[in-house]
Amino acid sequence: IRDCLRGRIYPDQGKVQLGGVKEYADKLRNIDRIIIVACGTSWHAGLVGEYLIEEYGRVPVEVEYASEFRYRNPIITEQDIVIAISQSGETADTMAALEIAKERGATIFGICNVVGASIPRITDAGVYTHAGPEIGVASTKAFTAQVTVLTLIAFYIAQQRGTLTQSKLIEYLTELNEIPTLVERTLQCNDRVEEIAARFKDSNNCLFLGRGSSFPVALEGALKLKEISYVHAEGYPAAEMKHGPIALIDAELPVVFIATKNSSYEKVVSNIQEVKARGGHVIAIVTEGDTQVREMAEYVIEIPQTDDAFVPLLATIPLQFLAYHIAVMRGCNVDQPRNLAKSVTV
Ligand code: F1P
Repeated sequence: IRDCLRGRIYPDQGKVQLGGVKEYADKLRNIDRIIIVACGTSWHAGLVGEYLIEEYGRVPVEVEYASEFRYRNPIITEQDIVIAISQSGETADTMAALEIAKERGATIFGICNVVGASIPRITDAGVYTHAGPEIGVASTKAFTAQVTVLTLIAFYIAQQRGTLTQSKLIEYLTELNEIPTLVERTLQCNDRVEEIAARFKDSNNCLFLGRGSSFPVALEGALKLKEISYVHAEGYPAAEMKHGPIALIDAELPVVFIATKNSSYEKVVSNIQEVKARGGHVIAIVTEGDTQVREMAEYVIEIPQTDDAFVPLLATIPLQFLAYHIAVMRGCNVDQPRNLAKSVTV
């Protein structure tokens, strides 16, 4: 995250500078729609981006699985900006989606990690994530770096369009600048998460629930558990629970909530009560100092207080640890999960 922010934010001036897209500053000022295409973890980062860009830049965003987008007949115009997100920069589905967008005249941006990979070579502009090489197959630090870049893009758009005041930008960027320190503090939850993993390592199902931008975090928590631990896991918006997943809850099921202090906190608290009433085991990611959820949940993991905008950057970390520890305890190879390729090039 530090490498992502370096030379790109000037908190005391309330300024974001993105050299890779600066030629398109005018286009961003007048843009009517952004489409994000990606696969897997990168798609989840895109969903966080949707919340951030719509909230702060006030531009409508659509987030599409590249693997679906490429096989339909999407409506794209020359007015659109299509952003591809890819750790490897080689994912065949994302490349194919970009080819369609390019043929139809859209402007193409890339958010990639690997400099000089195939995707950045066909984009018009872009922002590198600078996350360094992912050692394992499953994306982890790439996700946090992608979300950081999307946060920068959201504030950059807000700056171009004047949708945030200068003083608000100063406030947000000052807080964003502190995130690497807050991440270091969040990493201290490792031992606590390991204990929780030991308790649930034999569960064969797990549900992850969150609201707002914590919904994609729930999806990512579930995906990590599937990818590296081979545990069946589902991520849902917490409010969607009553529309189906509630039927899964029994005395065996661990349910992980992202229950940090924000505008939807009280709603999440009532979702937790619903799970408890049905005998499910509640594991909650909460804001430091929280007492209400602590009294209800079987296990809590604290993360530092931060603005809503930055919660995904912190809340993802305990979920990555959870998948990691469960995988190790189940004897899985966390760096090379079965059947999974580092870059899916076919
Ligand atoms: C997309 C992705 C990863 C996943 C695995 C397979 O890759 O789905 O999210 O962890 O490596 O590929 P990319 O386009 O972000 O490189």
